[in-house]
Amino acid sequence: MATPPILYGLPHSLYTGKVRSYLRKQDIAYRERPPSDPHFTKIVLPKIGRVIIPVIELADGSVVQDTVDIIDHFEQAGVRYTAYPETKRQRAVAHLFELYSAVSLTRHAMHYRWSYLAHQEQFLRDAFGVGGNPERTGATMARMNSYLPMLGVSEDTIPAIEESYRQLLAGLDAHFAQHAYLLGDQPSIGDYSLFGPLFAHLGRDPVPLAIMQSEAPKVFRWVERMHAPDLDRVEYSPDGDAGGFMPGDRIPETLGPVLKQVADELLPGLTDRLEVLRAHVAGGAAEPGQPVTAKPHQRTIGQAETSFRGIAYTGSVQPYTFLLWQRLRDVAGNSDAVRDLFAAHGLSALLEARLPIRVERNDNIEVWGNLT
Ligand SMILES: N[C@@H](CCC(=O)N[C@@H](CS)C(=O)NCC(=O)O)C(=O)O
Repeated sequence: MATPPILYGLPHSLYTGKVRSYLRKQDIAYRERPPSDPHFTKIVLPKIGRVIIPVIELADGSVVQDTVDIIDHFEQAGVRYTAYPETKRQRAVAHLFELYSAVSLTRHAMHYRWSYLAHQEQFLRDAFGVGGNPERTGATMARMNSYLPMLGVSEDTIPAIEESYRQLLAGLDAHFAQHAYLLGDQPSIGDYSLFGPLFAHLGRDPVPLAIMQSEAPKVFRWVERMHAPDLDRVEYSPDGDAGGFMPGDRIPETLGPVLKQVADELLPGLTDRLEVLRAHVAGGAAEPGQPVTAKPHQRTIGQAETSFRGIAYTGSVQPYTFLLWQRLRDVAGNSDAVRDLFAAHGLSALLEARLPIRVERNDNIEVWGNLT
């Protein structure tokens, strides 16, 4: 029997959740091990060059880090429910949710986990205690907590973040009342990306979970559904049991209010960060072919003065954001259908802005691609 891939990850990890859900839906046999496993420390970590999860180790000993590359690895091998719709509008919307989930919703996820530490400390200590080294537990928790300011979580922005969480829950609840997944009867890369924050933090940590369960039962059910090993759509029409995205490249009308929220929350942060990237590139700091930062664990190239729902904050600028943005734009290409759809939802700037350089991945890190 072939050696199953090993997923190095943890139950409460946002990005592990994204990959685990994908592997389960595709019926891919895998084993999950924590990063405290000695093999991870001795063999895997030196290959990745930094402490990060999830990492997949394949039967031939090669390792893949980054949820995008892990999912794409399995997609290339062929899976039963592809995460990528074939048609342009649906595929662009799937990538829009990929971008929004990583860039915007990590803020909500991290806020609810760490700003309410006193309310959920026992739960978090237990989760972070995997591996059994109490000193390491405290250090990891402190490191995660320290990311709040660069994500834009502060006394000023917290009310806006909480308002945003409730608005998103209401929008998605209305959508999932009609559809099992974002784009029909099977999950897309948008669902897997959204699942990361909505499961590992917001659908699991006691404080945000209670809000989700009491205000958005259909979202809670979608979280459950995303973690199931099948399509788990008992409350919808049995015709959808074979899966499939909506016919005719249709975008469900129920996604309209959510797309508007995505536009309102994503665009200021992205356009302000783009200015920082432009200055970085114009100053000669981005050399094609070279890693985006001096050390693999460094994710940021600077700070941007920006805003979230009209509230000013200073946030970090990560090349990874542009890699996800570029994925969306690569899919949209010159499609009139995508342009019209994005215009109808206030999202045109995502397609019209000029990105000065490409961001690629090489040997499990981001590197600068060609100037554009
Ligand atoms: N872009 C990466 C992000 C992975 C990531 O941020 N993982 C978190 C856990 S959910 C982590 O390992 N963080 C460690 C750290 O930043 O110190 C991916 O998609 O895999």
